[in-house]
Parts: sequence; C-alpha cells; structure tokens
Amino acid sequence: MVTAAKKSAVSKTVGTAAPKSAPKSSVRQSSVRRADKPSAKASSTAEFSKAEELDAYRRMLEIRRFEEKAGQLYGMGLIGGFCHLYIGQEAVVVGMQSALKPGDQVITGYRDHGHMLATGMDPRGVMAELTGRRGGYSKGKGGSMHMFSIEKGFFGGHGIVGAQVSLGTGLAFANHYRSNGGVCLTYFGDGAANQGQVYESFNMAELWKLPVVYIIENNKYAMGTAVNRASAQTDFSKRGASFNIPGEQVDGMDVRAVRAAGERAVEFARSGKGPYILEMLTYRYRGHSMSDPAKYRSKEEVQKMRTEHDPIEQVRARLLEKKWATEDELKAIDAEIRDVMNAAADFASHDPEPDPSELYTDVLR
Ligand SMILES: Cc1ncc(C[n+]2csc(CCOP(=O)(O)OP(=O)(O)O)c2C)c(N)n1
Ligand SMILES: [Mg+2]
Repeated sequence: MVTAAKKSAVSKTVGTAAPKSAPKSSVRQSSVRRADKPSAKASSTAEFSKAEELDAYRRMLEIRRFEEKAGQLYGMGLIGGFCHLYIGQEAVVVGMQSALKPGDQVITGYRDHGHMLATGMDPRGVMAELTGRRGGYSKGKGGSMHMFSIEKGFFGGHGIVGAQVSLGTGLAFANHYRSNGGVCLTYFGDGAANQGQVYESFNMAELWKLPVVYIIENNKYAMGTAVNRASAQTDFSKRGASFNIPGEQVDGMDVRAVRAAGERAVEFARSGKGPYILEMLTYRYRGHSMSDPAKYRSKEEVQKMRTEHDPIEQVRARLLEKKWATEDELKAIDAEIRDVMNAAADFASHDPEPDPSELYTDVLR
C-alpha cells in the first residue's frame, strides 16, 4: 500500500521517464521534425477522470490477480511447461488498449496473459488453456504461448523471441492493403529489440508507411541478462532513428502516461504517417518464468520498484487522495475480481482434458 510517506515518491514517478528530445545529428531533418513534435508533448501526463481512474484500477488489478492465481496453479502442478508472468507491467497493456478502436490488432511474445485480458479475452478460457483443458482458447492444446482471439483482435502469444515483430508488421500491411483503418500494436521486449528481423520489419514499415506501433517493453532484463550487458544502445526509443521512425520513452509504470503516448502513436499510425516506436520503461516483479529464482538482481531492487513505482498503487493512491473512492470501495472491487479469478481457476482445474482424438485436429499437414 502507498502510505502518505511514500506519496512523494509516487508522484515523482509521473515524470520519471520524461522523454528525451528527438535524436539529432544522425537523423535526417524530416525525421527530426516528425520525432520532435510528439516527443515535445510527451512530458505532459494526461489527467484521468474518476471513471477512468476506477476503470484503470480494475483492469490492472484483474491482470495482477489473474497472474497471482496462475502462479499458484503452477506451484500446484496444474500448469505444465513455461509460464511467464506479467506482474509489474500491467499499466503498459491497460494504457495502450484504451487508445485502440475495435478492429485494431494486438500481437506480442510469450509474456502474454496481460495482453489477452486487456483485449477483453475471458479469464476462464485463458486459465483453462494454461492448465491444458478443453475450455481453453486453443482447446487445451496450445498453452500459455499459443492463444489467439480473432474476435478480440489478439494474434498471439509467440515463443520465438522477436518473431511477432515481423508478424505484426504483416498485420499492419494487411490493414494498409485493405485500407481498413486498422492499427496493429506490436509488443516486444528489450531483449527481442536486438533481433535482426526487428530491423527488417522497421525498414518495410517505414518504407510503406504501415499502420503499426512498436511497443518495446523495457523491463530491464532479458531472462537473466540486464539490459546494459546486452544492448549497445539502451535508449530503445532511438532504435528507429536510421529508418526515420519517431520514438519516445514513456513511464510504463504510469497508466496515464502510457495512454497519452498511446493515443499520440496510434493516431500517427492511423493517419497514414507510418510506424511509431514507444519504449515503455517498466519492470517485471517475478523471475523470467516460473522456474527462474531471479538471483541476478537484489531483493532490494525489486522491493524499491514495488513500493515506489507500482502501477496499481499509484492509481489507488490518487483515488484515495482525491476521495474518489474509499478503502472499503477499493477492497470491494478487489474482492469481486478475486471471485472472478477464483472461479476461472476452479473451472481450469475441473474442466476435462481434450479428448485423445483431438491430437489429430487443428494440425497443419
Ligand atoms: C529466437 C529465440 N532466441 C532465444 C530464445 C530464448 N529466450 C526466451 S525469452 C528470452 C529473453 C527475451 O527477453 P525480452 O525480449 O527482454 O522479454 P521479457 O522476457 O523481458 O519480457 C530468450 C533469450 C527464444 N525463445 N527465441
Ligand atoms: Mg525484458
């Protein structure tokens, strides 16, 4: 909980990631202008109304409680294979999703449960897929990294680091080709940002002015490797500079900053100006996957992020401070969400496994 003593730290985080000015000398004049304009606005964090704050609180808490439950089921041996939790990064997907319209698309890597819930996918179907049950989004045959929902515009869930970047660029190409006005949000990590296909994608996206927003979720680590040990350029907002793609750094722990940047970027892409890069400065609280004890960082480092920058606690503190909600009302929302996630876990634990005949269906031959 954010106490009064911590309030100053919380409010400071609003400006923590004040975007740097646009890349200068290495970028052509036209790009500097393009990159300058949105970046200049980036320092302002859009204020949320009471309804928006409450909605953000609820959506982020849904993801947190879902992930905590998934972690428990994994510990009980009900989830097999890999399971990468999104705890700590909730503001990124909740803020970005609020900038989208129906018909837009979302694609990401394997740390994908938060993205699915943010698009409106049913927690029961996601949880049941994690436990390999019939009621799961891929009939229990895909697991954590293989879920999709055409209806909600969610295109996976990809285990090959960086693969979703070229796929997301392809989705944007389809939007462009069909002139349907859609934008594709393509999420990837700081580690994935060093993959070669990312830059082939950047080139094509800018060349053809594709409606894609590249969201680099810089959570400071790629498995056990800290970002500065793996990346020559750790300011990922500059990674599009040689392709003339504008970029900005965003405080990914502040849902308001995320939404404001998301609206700018989505509008830019939708209006035919081409791709846009948003580097989200964020943090994952858990290890890389459930099997990672995260010994490469100190407990103090994690604790500091949790107490001073937690995305949910920031909203909660503002709601209480502005007297837009009481402790009891917020507790009631939490209890309601816990009930939904308990029911999802119950369903995912009791739903039957797929029939053996399903082994031969949905397989490309
Ligand atoms: C092509 C490829 N190389 C390596 C791996 C193994 N691997 C899985 S996750 C990961 C780290 C990626 O880190 P990042 O992009 O920062 O995403 P995060 O896990 O932090 O969300 C690696 C190297 C893989 N799955 N695919
Ligand atoms: Mg990472």
